[in-house]
Amino acid sequence: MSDTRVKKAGGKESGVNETGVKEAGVKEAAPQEIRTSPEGKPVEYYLRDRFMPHIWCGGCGHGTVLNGLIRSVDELGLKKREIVMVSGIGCSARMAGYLDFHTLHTLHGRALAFATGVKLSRPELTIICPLGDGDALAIGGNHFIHAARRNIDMTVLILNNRIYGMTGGQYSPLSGCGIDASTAPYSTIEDAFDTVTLATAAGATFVARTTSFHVHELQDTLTRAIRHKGLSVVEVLSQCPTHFGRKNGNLEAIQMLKDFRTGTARIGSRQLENNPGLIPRGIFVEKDKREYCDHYLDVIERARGKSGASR
Ligand SMILES: Cc1ncc(C[n+]2csc(CCOP(=O)(O)OP(=O)(O)O)c2C)c(N)n1
Ligand code: SF4
Repeated sequence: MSDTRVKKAGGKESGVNETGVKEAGVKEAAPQEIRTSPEGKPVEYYLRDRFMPHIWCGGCGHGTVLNGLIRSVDELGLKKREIVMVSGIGCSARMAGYLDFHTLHTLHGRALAFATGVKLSRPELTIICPLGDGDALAIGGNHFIHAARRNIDMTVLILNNRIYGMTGGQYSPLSGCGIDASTAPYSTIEDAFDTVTLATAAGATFVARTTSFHVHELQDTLTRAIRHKGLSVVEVLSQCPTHFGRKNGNLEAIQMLKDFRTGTARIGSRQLENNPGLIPRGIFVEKDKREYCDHYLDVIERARGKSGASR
């Protein structure tokens, strides 16, 4: 999508008209030419000052993910008004309050249903949905698989802290077996979903995993995910020291970050080959497939042709 949001050296933008609608045939510029934030200060520019201070705990990984997302949006040269952020409820979902895009803070587990409605009515807008692991794959699991199956063009960012952070540390479908949680004082006995496998099987056309430790990789992955036309799923392992950490060995944020570094490895790396028990990171799926809104617009055209109705 970045090809239509190019800022030329003279500062005049081409490829996007006044209403933010894409125009065809614009060449992609080098990343340094397309930033929209003044003086290269993307964080301040894209944040809502009036919502500060934020409510996240010290050491929470969600702020790092927010930072990576802002830098990616800036790298793509996206304007605030070209993005709709749709969230459910949870600590992750607070991003929709903090970012100065069009934002919808909806219902727990229902962000993708709202986002689908927005995208169908304004397909030219860029949709980003930050979801917690509970939001995405417990109460929102059904919406998640069907959004993936439809291949509707939006970026689903799953901040996986393996717990319900906002409501006090209940276990989630991504906690895994042997985890202490407020709803599992004698440890969980359920295996976790593998988000990557689930998203791939459901039909997502871009599927990736990274962590809040790997900040450059996080930004690059989000840039590619947002640029991808179709349903993009990016799982980010993000630490919750307050609930997951305290209940599981009294882990502090720094230790949890170290665990992301040592407990994961890039797909295709020798490290992963030699240690198959590590959690793989990288881009697992990136493929072209007809996008849902394109398809749907065709159906509208066909219906209009049949009935003879005018625009
Ligand atoms: C229908 C409904 N059920 C339950 C809740 C309570 N609730 C709010 S956030 C949340 C879970 C948050 O966990 P997660 O989605 O993993 O995000 P995190 O806070 O960890 O970022 C729950 C159960 C709610 N708001 N609405
Ligand atoms: S409860 Fe956990 S997820 Fe929520 S803000 Fe605190 S550290 Fe982050």
